[in-house]
Amino acid sequence: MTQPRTTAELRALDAAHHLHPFSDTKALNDEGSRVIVKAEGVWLTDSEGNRILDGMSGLWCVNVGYGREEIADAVAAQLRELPYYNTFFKTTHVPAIELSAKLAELTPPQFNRVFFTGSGSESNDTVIRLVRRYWDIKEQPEKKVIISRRNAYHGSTVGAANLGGMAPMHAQNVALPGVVHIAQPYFWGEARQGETPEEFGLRTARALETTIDALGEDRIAAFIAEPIQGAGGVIIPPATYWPEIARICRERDILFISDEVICGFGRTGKWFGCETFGTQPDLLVMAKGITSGYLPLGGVMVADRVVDVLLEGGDFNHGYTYSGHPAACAAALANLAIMQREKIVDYVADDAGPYLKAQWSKLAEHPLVGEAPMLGMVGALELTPDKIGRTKFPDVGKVGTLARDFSFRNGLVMRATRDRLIIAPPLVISHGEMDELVARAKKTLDDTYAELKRLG
Ligand code: PXG
Repeated sequence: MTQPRTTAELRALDAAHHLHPFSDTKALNDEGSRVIVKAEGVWLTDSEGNRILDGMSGLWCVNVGYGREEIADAVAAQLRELPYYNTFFKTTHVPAIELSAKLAELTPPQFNRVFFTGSGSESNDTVIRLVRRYWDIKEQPEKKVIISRRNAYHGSTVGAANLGGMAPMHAQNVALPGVVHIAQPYFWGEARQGETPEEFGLRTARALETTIDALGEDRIAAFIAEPIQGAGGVIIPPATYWPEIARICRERDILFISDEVICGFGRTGKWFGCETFGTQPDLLVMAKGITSGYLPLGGVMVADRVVDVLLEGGDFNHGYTYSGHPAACAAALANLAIMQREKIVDYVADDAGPYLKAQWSKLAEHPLVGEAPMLGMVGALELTPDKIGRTKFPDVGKVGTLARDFSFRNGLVMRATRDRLIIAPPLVISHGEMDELVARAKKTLDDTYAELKRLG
């Protein structure tokens, strides 16, 4: 019998052959990557037998938790029946049909049609194609500019990276013309002295209006935004922000794209973030939670008023080999059936969300924490050397990474964006597990604080 590889052997092979996403692979190879071998519920197990509470749902995606036999069975059955067929050239298949109908039922009423992709990035590239096609068919081809926000994350393909507003990504030469970035509604980090959250929310929303005016409405195709910025730091806007954006989008002749790759499928306590914030998108971008990450799948819901135009335009010359992959659609259907049967969205809204928020908010009393916002099953801890003056650490990202590493050692996955710690646990997390999560986060703050004191 062959022996399973040891952790050291696995790390050596990983170091020799694997280029990691968003990583300094050389530094990582020196340190050695953590090898995750299995998972159940909200718990990961690594190759050394450590059990770690997954406060990030993988990468914001495992909404129904790990180890769902029902999804595995549905995928296996589909692979046996029809492992692959495409949806090009006048063909379709049952899982894509069933999932299209299910998504039309679950999304807001203006949405009845979906374009399938394999990921969030492909979905956002699709959005660029759809938006441009829409205005071309309407004989307004000069409407090409898409307005986005600083620190937005819309994916890593060239199109999606351009929509995104991440400075470190733009520093690596991704820029294409046609995307303009405005301010993000990051009250803690960017409000003026004495400004209230309400004033700040209105001011940042109105940047959309002034940018449309400055560039000319006849050049603006669309505005894209995440309901809550995820990778940008879990930026939950002040209450005045989204109503003002909704007004501007209503008054101006532009399309509004809600990137729900993170906020979709229950994360904010409704099926979609646009429902939590009362906006009316024309395009709704999905991925991640659609299958709870069990298989890769993405999609763009297209509102009827946009579909009506597209249908007049003949061929739409765009699509992916895996658009609506049968096994991925089967995974999505099984996942959504679980979410509906177990009333997981209601659990987030009425039970888990308020329960976690009550404890999480108390972490704001810690000397290292500037704010501890949370909505639904997504929250953040802003780390600061000065809570009152709202200042930042001099070497941005260092303290965040230090805390993130302590968190791992304490058996909790949190993610760090700059000096902001983030959680987005599986939506099914129990009360006991939430108590454990908060206790480990608190210990992580204490460890980080002690280490900073030690370093002076
Ligand atoms: N839109 C949003 C809002 C996302 O969060 C994408 C699009 C792209 O999806 P794909 O499936 O192409 O990765 C995302 C992805 C992080 C992190 O470090 C976040 C994402 C992906 C990888 C890392 O927080 N979000």
